[in-house]
Amino acid sequence: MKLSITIPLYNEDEIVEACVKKLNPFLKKKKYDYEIIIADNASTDKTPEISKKICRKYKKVKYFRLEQKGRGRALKKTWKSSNADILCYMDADLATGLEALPKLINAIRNNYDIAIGSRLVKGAIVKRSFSREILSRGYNFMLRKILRIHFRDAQCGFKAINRKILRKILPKAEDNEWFFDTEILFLAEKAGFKIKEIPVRWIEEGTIKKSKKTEKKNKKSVRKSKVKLLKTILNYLNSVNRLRKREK
Ligand SMILES: Nc1nc2c(ncn2[C@@H]2O[C@H](COP(=O)(O)OP(=O)(O)O)[C@@H](O)[C@H]2O)c(=O)[nH]1
Ligand SMILES: [Mg+2]
Repeated sequence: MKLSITIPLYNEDEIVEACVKKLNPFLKKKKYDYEIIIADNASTDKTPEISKKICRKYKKVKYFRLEQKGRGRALKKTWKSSNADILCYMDADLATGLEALPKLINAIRNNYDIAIGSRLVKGAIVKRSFSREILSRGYNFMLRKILRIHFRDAQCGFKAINRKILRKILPKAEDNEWFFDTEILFLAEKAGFKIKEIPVRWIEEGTIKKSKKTEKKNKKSVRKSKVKLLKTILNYLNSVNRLRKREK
């Protein structure tokens, strides 16, 4: 089964090469038939040049550029244009431990329609800021209460989907940004597709304590989250309401 892994990114010139350098040998070692797609939306830093250089170096890597921002938009576009059987994506910061990837792929091979990394099920190891933990738990609790879905973690940046169900789900997904993940899962569950949740090891940037000396040395290169929290929360609330109305 052919595997396509999208790395959606925006202004990630400091980490994109490290990401491919880690991911590519991992996939090779597993003997997967794979491609890696760097999906860049409107980056204004050196992401395009660096990505093109990576493509020349690694034959399995392709670069895809969109001029409008939005992680959902990038995923829609690359998934639609890929001919792979299993479509995955993962965040460029590799916050999720790669050891979970074969589990996602096996779930799809074993007839699940979607497999998702989860930070909110038993067995997950999570290091993230207190505020993000609370927001994540609150958001997923709201999804269960309002939309009556059954999965625990809608927003983990580590998912795989069977291409067979894509045609039925993708055209219905309206969101082009962060809520895209929730919408895909909501549509899939309501359509009766099987979703497997897999506990992951998730380490958010900046949550591992470093010595004062290393901290000082690396000060410039500490990566900040690309999520604008307030704007994203408001969009989530509107979007949940949109799905609730559609369900009626
Ligand atoms: N294609 C694309 N990717 C994006 C965009 N915004 C953020 N990303 C990527 O989405 C992934 C998750 O972002 P991150 O800041 O790590 O989110 P967090 O872990 O939830 O704080 C990273 O690979 C980002 O580069 C965007 O507008 N388009
Ligand atoms: Mg991240």
